[in-house]
Amino acid sequence: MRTLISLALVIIVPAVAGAEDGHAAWLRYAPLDGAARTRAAALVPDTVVTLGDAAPVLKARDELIRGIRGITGRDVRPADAMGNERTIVLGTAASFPAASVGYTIGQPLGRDGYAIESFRRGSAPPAVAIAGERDRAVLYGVFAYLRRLSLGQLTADLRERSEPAAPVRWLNHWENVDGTIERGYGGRSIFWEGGKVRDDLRLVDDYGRLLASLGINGLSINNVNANPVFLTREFLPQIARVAGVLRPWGVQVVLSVDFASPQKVGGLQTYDPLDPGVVDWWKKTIDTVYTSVPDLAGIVLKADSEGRVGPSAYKRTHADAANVIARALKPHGGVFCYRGFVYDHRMDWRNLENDRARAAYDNFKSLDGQFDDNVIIQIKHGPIDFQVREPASPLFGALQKTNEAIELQITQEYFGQGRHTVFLVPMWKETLDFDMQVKGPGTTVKQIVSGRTWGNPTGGFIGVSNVGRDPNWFGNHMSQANLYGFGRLAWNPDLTSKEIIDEWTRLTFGSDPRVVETVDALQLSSWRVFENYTGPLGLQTLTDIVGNHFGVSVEASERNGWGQWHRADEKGVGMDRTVATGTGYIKQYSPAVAKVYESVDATPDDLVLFLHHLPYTHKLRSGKTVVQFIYDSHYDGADAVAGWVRDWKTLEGRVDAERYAAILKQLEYQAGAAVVWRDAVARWFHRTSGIPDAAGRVGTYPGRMEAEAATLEGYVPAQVTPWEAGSGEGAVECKAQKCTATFRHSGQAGRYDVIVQYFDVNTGAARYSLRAGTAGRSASAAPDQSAASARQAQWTADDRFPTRRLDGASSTRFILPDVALKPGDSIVIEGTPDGAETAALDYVEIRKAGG
Ligand code: GCV
Repeated sequence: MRTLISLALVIIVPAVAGAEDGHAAWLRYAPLDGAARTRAAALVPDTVVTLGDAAPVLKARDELIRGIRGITGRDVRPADAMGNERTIVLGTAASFPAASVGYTIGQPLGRDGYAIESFRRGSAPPAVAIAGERDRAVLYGVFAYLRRLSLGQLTADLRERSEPAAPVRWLNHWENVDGTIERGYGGRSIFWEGGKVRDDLRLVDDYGRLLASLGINGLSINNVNANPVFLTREFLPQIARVAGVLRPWGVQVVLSVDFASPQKVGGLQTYDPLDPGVVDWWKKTIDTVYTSVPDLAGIVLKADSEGRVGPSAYKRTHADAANVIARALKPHGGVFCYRGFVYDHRMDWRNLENDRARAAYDNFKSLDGQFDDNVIIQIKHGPIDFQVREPASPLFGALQKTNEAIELQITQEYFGQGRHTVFLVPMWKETLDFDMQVKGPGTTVKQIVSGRTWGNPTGGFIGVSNVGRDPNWFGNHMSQANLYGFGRLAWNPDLTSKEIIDEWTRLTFGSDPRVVETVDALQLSSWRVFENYTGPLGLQTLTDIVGNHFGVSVEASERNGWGQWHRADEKGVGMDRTVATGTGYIKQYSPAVAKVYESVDATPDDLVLFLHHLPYTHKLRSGKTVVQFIYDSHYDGADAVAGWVRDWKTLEGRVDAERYAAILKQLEYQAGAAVVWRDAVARWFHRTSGIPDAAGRVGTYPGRMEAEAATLEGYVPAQVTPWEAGSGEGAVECKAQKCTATFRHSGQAGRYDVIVQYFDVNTGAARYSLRAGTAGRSASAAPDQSAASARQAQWTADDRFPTRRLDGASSTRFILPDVALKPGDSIVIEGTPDGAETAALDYVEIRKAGG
């Protein structure tokens, strides 16, 4: 990870001025270049007139002034009325006629729609109206106007009308009141700390602005694994404070609740949803919440899943549970989201008929028609749990009389947790565009959740965001594209991945064609690349399922009740979900879809092991055998990430220095991690199947010297768990004060990058020093002096990977670049442990410098 990026940075002065920490995300309003700026400046107004004084409209006015100033350098003046200057008029559709400015909306706008339209009053200069169906839609219109301006797409005659695909465009945040975030990778909560709301909510305000720019209109502020304290009277003022900050941005608060709240905080004996006392408690409690937060958008509930209690405790149905809360919300216009993520995590793995993928459908299908009209079933995009590749959840096609929302995970739980770049929009698009064929061909998931297929009006899009206090929100600049993409798709799911990333890249990094081309290509390929090195063919993410969900661990999913099984053994791999011989999951799809999935030959390779158990020697549609595909894809994936590092380096000086360096560091890490994944998965299948890699790569690592075979002073052998995450026979660790491992270069003389693969657990900060080359030759050269003379380096293993063990999550690398080595030269590593962190080493590998 620490590849001495600083070497290059001190030498080359970046051409782009101004450091950037990423906080502004896609709302940087960076100045356009030369001619584009002159063109844009000629089109923007001199004054802005605001109709009414609603907070979102005033925010819209301020944003317009700020954006135009940033992008074009022109100052727009607020004015009370239209005069003899070019003007933009902002207001709700209803406010225009009364203001007599010479513009009316004409055809009414639906939902949160907006119009941006040029008009002229008599001989006055041209004007533009930005009108919204409601206050917050004025903001949406202004952000759309500024997006056009930033992208150089503003024209003199504007005729844009836009309405979102669905009313629910919400985010869920899995935040705890102590400030931690479940599955959050961008730092601690922007809302909570130490059991209460934070004093300083400026980050919430900044976040509200980002969300408004995407048209997001609801936000749950606490974990779905909910703490019942949120429904106590004492806590309400804290929720009201957050709601007060988000309200001007048109973002309404949503609460997650604990289904046992009537008992836990209401003091009742029961939380049985059919008990009159419980019914009354929900009603009174929700009435009270609305006295503090009159525009609460709704409530979300996770019940009967992963240890959360639910209606099953009283043998009641999910509909009973949903309706009792929905009815309490109804008089206030609130919506109730019941999560479809209901499954038994204590399933018997020995029973080949058991299948977690069936759970959502099995739980909800028979209840269709029993949910009130303000209930939404919130369905994860696939039937398992945000794995690297899953088919569309069959539940989308199963409910006709029930509102549905799709749940997409923006936070990268199974996608490298902010340390890997993975643009998720192409994956989401695949689900949204998938034709469930439940009403003949043409019933895509996006149509169903938008309510168009069955005329259910209250559905939509819900993203699990989990941003934190990190300046760039996610801990990875590139991850911002996922929040951006979610918002854009929630507004318009017909946008393509290419359109979305192109907008994002230009808004985030500017329109330098080389930058746009490089970033777009990297992001657009990243899901496939990640899949290639973490779990191709529908195997799901081969990660530590029962632990950190981050490092590689091929068998972690097996022989436990969590049901993410791939059932690999020495003969074959994959879950048989067919109707003929398997779990029958495939029957949950429409006959047309089931027909494709039931046939091994018709099933797309991408999903084949999700749906079928196949011998390793089975020939796929691609013509490769299953096992060779697994080997090849892992090498392709790791090679692709190494290529991204090279590509990114070509942008030096074209991207501001701060983000350039941060992204280079992130990609360098990812390139190393992809090699760990590649070797682990390929070796696991190689050992298990006994089938050699046709290309001869698996098990043969040119230039690699295992630590356990080095000359060791103090270092002792250590086990890596799982075994496949350690190269060779395992690792070495230091249990003394200091230990040394000496490796000898036996290859040709030349210039090499020296890669040290070591383990960085989160219990300490072990130190390492490295000396490479013939003793006596400029041994004192510091690593940051120059690449050519760099032959010695020190580093500290203080990255906070989510593990205490020597495993796939802690395995990482240090690279000392461009070292001159000749046969017999030594590479000496000295490790100094820190408490339980034992300065462990896996191997040293040398590769041609710059390779
Ligand atoms: C909030 C997965 C995650 C859990 C999460 C759960 C859910 O299992 O690992 O952290 O819990 O999904 O969506 O409820």
